[in-house]
Amino acid sequence: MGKLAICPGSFDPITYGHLDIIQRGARIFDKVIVTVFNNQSKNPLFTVEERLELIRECTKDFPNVFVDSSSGLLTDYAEKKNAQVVLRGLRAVSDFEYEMRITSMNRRLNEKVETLFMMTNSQYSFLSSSIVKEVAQYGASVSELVPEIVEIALREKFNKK
Ligand code: COD
Repeated sequence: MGKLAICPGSFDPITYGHLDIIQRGARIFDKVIVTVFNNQSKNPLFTVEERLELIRECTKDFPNVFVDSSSGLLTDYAEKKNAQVVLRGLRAVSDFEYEMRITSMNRRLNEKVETLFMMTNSQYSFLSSSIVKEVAQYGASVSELVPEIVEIALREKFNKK
């Protein structure tokens, strides 16, 4: 059995920052599952199905990357999938405390699941789904931040509103 990593997140929507971590993870692990967690408290712009579709489209050229969703606990999900590793990206110091909190809670819930962090590519240090939504909402271009199909999906969302 090969090494499997779960790449969990909200991906609302997927950005080049996420894709960078996914792509680099896919070079290290035999298989990477990108899992959309349905975190309603974040008041998502895209439905889970829409987010999955965008991720599928953006990762279609990576043969060992798979896409899934879950509404449960990350540690339960990782155990069910038999995954040894949860892969997360770290951008700036501001991510650190949040990530520490999640990681220590996850360790309490299941100590067999290890969390690994990858430093962001410096060109994406300040890129987040929230920033992308903020900018796209006002009609500005986000073409350097997200793949074209995500930009189109954002435009459709905001035009409908
Ligand atoms: N560069 C590098 N990495 C990036 C970038 C960037 N520009 N942008 C985002 N990332 C990384 C993030 O650091 C993260 O690792 C991943 O990409 C996904 O990002 P987000 O923002 O979509 O993910 P989050 O933080 O919203 O994900 C939250 C979880 C899904 C992990 C969390 O809600 C969760 O675990 N939910 C399940 C319920 C649970 O188990 N709760 C208990 C844990 S406290």
